Amino acid sequence: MPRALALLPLLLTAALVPSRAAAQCSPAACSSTHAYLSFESVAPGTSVEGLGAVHPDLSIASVAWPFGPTCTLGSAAAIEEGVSTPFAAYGTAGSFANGCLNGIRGFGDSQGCVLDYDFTFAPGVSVSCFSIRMLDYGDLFPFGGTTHTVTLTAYNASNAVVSTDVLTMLGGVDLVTGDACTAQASEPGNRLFTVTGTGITTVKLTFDAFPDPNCGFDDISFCEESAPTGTAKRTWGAVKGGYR
Ligand SMILES: [Ca+2]
Ligand SMILES: [Ca+2]
Repeated sequence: MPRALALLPLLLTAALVPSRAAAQCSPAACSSTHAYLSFESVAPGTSVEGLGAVHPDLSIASVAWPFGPTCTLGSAAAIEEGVSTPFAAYGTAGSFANGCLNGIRGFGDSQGCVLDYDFTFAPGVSVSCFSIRMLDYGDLFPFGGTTHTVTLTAYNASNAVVSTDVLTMLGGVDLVTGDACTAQASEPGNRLFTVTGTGITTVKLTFDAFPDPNCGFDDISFCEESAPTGTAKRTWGAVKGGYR
């Protein structure tokens, strides 16, 4: 089948559900291996941290938030809509746990505390695109402030900044645009962050001093530019373990 025809169903799907276009780093934009993580097959409570936890070539690592109460390092885990174990990372419509993820599963951390996140890749892997969805940001600002900034920054192997995607929300809470279930696409409550460029080896998600601590994450996608080194050492068991 011609490549254009093969892509048609994907394009149609994206056109039909613009608010939930899942993979911002689309397969068509990838010159090499494409990855998309919906988290739908990851049971709630499963740690998402460490190389191979959710994808053989991706490592998610929580980083202490420097401005106030930080959650326990290493505690980021898969969450499910309507399920408050291991935690309701956020509540929608009052106290409904983890509502309006894309599908029913994503990941997050405990309420009331904040974690920054580092995303890195297996040895030898760099990416040309990285994207992640943040949900339910902006309906709670317990630390005050009038400017609320969330930044996704991509670095290359020389630690130079390749690209940034910045969300700035001004003023107080907004219970509509800040809620995962009522936010329109690109509003703070349902915001896809995407960074693109050449030779990205580290991506950092950081919160300023005045964030909404109760938010969740979903829909990680990335384009690998290069294959991992030492693939012969990667056993099937290790790969399979990443999907349990
Ligand atoms: Ca999901
Ligand atoms: Ca929130």
